[in-house]
Amino acid sequence: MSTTTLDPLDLYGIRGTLTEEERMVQDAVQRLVNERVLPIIRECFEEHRFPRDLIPELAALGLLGSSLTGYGCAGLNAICYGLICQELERGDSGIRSFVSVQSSLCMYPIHAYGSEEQKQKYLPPMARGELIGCFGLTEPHGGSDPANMKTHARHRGRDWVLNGSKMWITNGSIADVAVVWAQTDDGIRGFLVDKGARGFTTQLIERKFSLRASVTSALFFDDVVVPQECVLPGVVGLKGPLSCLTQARYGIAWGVIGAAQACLAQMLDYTGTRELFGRPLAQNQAIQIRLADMARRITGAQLIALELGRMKERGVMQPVHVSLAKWNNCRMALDVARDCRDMLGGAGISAEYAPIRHMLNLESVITYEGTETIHELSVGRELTGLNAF
Ligand code: TGC
Ligand code: FAD
Repeated sequence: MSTTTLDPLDLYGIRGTLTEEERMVQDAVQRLVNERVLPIIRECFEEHRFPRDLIPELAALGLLGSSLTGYGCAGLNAICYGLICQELERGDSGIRSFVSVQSSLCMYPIHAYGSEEQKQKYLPPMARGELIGCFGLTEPHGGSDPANMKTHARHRGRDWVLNGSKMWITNGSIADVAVVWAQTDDGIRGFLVDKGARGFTTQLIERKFSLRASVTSALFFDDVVVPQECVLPGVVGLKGPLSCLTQARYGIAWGVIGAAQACLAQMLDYTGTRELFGRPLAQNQAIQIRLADMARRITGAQLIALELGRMKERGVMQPVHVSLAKWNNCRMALDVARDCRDMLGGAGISAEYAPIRHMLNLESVITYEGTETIHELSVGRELTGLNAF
C-alpha cells in the first residue's frame, strides 16, 4: 500500500507558490468559512435564506472591494481576490455571489467610472458592508444579448427619467443602491439608483432550486427620476457593464474550484469509509478512476486560474482569456459535483451531503455572467475571426 503526502485538493502544490500575504488571506477566509459558513449553510439553503449577519464579518476581513485601492478598500492583488472567491465558494456559491456582486459589479464600476463625489459617498460604506449594492443588466427578454436592452433613460431638464425592468438580480431586494445599465440617446450608461427612489420597486424571486442562500430579484423602474449626479460619468457604451463582468467572471473562475474541492473532499472521506462487497468503496478501480479524474480536472482549473491571475497582475489578461477560464472551470465544477452526487448513491440526494447543494448552485453559476455557450462563442470568435453571435 502506498502512502502520499500530497494534498489531494492541491496536487500540484499551488499553495506553495503563493506569497505570504496570499497565504494569509486564504487562511483567514478559510477560517471564516469553516467557523461561520459551513455550520449554517445547509439550513440557509433549505430555508431559502441569505445569511445577512455574515456581512459585517466579510467586511471586517476586507473582502468587500478587496482589490480596489483607497476609499477603505484593502488593495489586494488579483490572486488574493481569486483565493477569496475560492474559499467562499467552498462554503457556498451564494456567499461568493454576494461578494462578487458587491465587489466586482458594484464597487468596481463606481471606482472605475464614478465621479469623486460618488466614490466618496458609496465606496467606504460599501467596503464596511453598511451599504449593499446590486447590478442590473439582464432583462426578462434575454440576458445573453444585453446590447438589446429595453430599459432606457431620457433627459428631463438636468435629470434623467428611467423606465424598464431587470431580471435575475442578485442582492436586488436587499440592496441600498442599484447600479442600473440603461439605453440613452448616446448609448448605454450606468445609473446609481438609491433604494426608496420613487417608482423603483423590487420583487424577490422565490421557489429557486439553485442559489437558495442568495437573494435574487426583479427590479422595476417606472418613471424614476435620477439626478445627473447619479450617472456614472466615466463610461458610455456596452463596454461599461462588460468590463465589470470581466472582473466578476475572473472571480468565478477561481470560485468554482472551491465548490469542486468541497465535493471531492467529501467523496474521499465517504468512499474511504463506506464498505461494499467486503472492501472500502475507494478500493474499486472504477471509483479510483473517477476520483482521479476529478483531481485531474480540478488541477487543470487551478492552473488556468493561477495563470489568469498572473496575467491580470501583468495587465495582459483579455476578455477571451476570462471566457475560456469561466467556461472551463464552471463546466469542471458542475461535472465534478454531479459525479460526486452519483457516487454517494441514495445519500447523494440528501441535504446531509454537500455535492447536491453545490451541483444545484453551479447550474446558476454556469448560466450567469455569460452562459457556457456565450463563452464558447467568444473563444470561437477569437479563433476564427468570425462573429457567430
Ligand atoms: P461588442 O459589441 O463587440 O463590444 C461592445 C464594446 O465592449 C467592449 N468589450 C469589453 N470591454 C471590457 N471588457 C469586456 N469583457 C468586453 N467585451 C467587449 C468592446 O471592445 C466594445 O467596445 P467599443 O469601444 O468598441 O464599443 O460586444 P461583444 O460582441 O463583445 O458582446 C457580445 C457578448 C454576447 C459576448 C456580450 O453581450 C455578453 O457577454 N453577453 C452575456 C451577458 C452577460 O454575461 N450577462 C451577465 C449579467 S450580470 C450577472 O450575471 C451577474 S451574476 C452575479 C453573481 O451573483 O455572482
Ligand atoms: P437567454 O439569454 O435567454 O439564453 C437562453 C439559452 O440560449 C441559453 O442556453 C443560452 O446559452 C442560449 N443562447 C443565447 N444566445 C445564443 C446564441 N447566439 N447561440 C446559441 N445559443 C444561444 N444578471 C444581472 O444583470 N445581475 C445579476 O446580479 C444577476 N444575477 C443572477 C443570479 C442568478 C441566480 C441567475 C440564474 C442569473 C443572474 N443574472 C444576473 C442573469 C444572468 O446573467 C442571465 O441569466 C444570463 O446572462 C442568461 O440570460 P437569460 O437567462 O436571459 O438566458
